[in-house]
Amino acid sequence: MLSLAKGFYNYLNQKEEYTVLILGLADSGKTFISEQIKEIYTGLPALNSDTIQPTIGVNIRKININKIQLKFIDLGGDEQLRDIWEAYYSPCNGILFVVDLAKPESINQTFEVFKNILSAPELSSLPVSILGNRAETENAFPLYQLKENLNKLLDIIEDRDCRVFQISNQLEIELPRAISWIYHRMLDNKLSHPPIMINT
Ligand SMILES: Nc1nc2c(ncn2[C@@H]2O[C@H](COP(=O)(O)OP(=O)(O)OP(=O)(O)O)[C@@H](O)[C@H]2O)c(=O)[nH]1
Ligand SMILES: [Mg+2]
Repeated sequence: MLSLAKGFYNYLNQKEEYTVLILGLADSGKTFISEQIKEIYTGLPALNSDTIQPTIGVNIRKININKIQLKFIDLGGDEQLRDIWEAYYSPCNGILFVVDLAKPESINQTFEVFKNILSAPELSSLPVSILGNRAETENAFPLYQLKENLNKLLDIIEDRDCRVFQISNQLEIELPRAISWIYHRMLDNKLSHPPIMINT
């Protein structure tokens, strides 16, 4: 009887946690975006963009939406640091992939990295939200070309959910849209990629 009551108590005091990796090349704006997520969903002020330093290890950010916890893991994108990404691939429920639209010259490298992510078995069939960052920059890589590049990857993307969002300081609504989109896709995939249960 006692263990039944304890089980019920634990059930009431647990919630689902979904893990989202924030990946992309160095300097693409992963930590900047993670800071924006913090401000939007927790009300705590984002770090001033001038004070954000390149990520050497990992930044963890937790937010709650409708009693569900999202844990964002922001990893350093420097080439030498990308080897540690794999250590965070499992358990994972979704991916935010950040593309720096202000650096058209790095688009090919960006797509090489993206293809590696898509081919990782641990990440197969996970939803990917592609965030085209710094969209407001003059001469930014056009979104339609980004989508054209993605169309060439359809054989690797297969039937996974994948959607592009344009992030810019003039379109504040897009980041919450991207988060809401991945949140719902992760809930849709709950059976194949379950969340972990954490104590509240
Ligand atoms: N104003 C503005 N600054 C940005 C934006 N995106 C990134 N930055 C700044 O550009 C610099 C690099 O961005 P980070 O967020 O550190 O890039 P990162 O992808 O986390 O880089 P690594 O940690 O090295 O992989 C930081 O100083 C950011 O504050 C943006 O959209 N607007
Ligand atoms: Mg960073």
